[in-house]
Amino acid sequence: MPIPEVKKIWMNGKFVDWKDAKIHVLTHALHYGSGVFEGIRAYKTKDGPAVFRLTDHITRLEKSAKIYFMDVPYSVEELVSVTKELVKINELDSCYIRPIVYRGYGEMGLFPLNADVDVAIACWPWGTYLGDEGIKHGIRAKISSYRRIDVNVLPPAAKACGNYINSILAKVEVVKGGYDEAILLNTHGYVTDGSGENIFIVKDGVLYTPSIHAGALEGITRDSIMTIANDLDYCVVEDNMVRSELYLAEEAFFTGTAAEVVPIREVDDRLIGEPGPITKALQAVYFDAIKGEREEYKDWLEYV
Ligand code: PPE
Repeated sequence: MPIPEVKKIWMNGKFVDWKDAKIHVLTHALHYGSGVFEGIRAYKTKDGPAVFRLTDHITRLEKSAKIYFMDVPYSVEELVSVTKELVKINELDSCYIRPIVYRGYGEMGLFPLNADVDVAIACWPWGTYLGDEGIKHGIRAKISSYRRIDVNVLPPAAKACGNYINSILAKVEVVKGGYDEAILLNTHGYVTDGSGENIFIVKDGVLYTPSIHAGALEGITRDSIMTIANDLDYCVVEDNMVRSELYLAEEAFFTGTAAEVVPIREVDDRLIGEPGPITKALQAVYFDAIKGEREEYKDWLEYV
């Protein structure tokens, strides 16, 4: 699907027209994946658009940059403020927001510490990631033959551009096979993440999710769901998970900013079924929280 164009993109301190937000073909990050990014959503609320956990996302962006020795030339507060302004200028009620910090034009080669660090933020309307039906009835997942980047190959803790070429291989493999989403194991054979989501299962009424040490991204939606689950008195355990636990799960779902909370109805052709009661309860609270309809989670919303 083509990206729906909006008015402005913020680049290195300026709001530029959408069509003018261009970079040189010798930009370092284009060749080597040497950038870090975020995915954030803003939602329509009765008090106007609100960005969900904006400060937490920008803080993670700065942490990703730190891993790659990139000094972000703007503070968290500055990036939070321009993100809100960008959503306002583009007159969007709800949208997906993509900040990126990347090695720019000027140097080539694998010692990039003298290359410029550029920063841009774009936003555009983006509907459901895995389809409206997927959110309601669940999606079909398949374990990819590609393993997720290992902690000592490319740190999964950094949301780095280059990491996603691994996700792309997995996603394309399973979509070509007729499935909706890929699940990646780590090099030791434990479950990590979807191509762009964290994963949860329910077993004996308890929620389990792979730990970040297994190679899962420390997802902000994951953290929100863990908080909501605890508040609903469900127990959540971070532990290693093997593929047969997915097959035998009572319930399973993905979480992510783009994906939101998506039930998994099948893994490797083993039926899990329609979304179960715990998945539905968590979805209901999450979808209310992002719209500002839950007093206890008001702090997660940063109004434009
Ligand atoms: N794991 C991976 C590998 C991942 O990429 C994401 C986000 C998550 C887990 C969930 O993290 P969080 O968004 O903080 O809950 N993936 C982003 C990019 C997706 C894309 O297609 O681009 C996203 O959801 O924005």
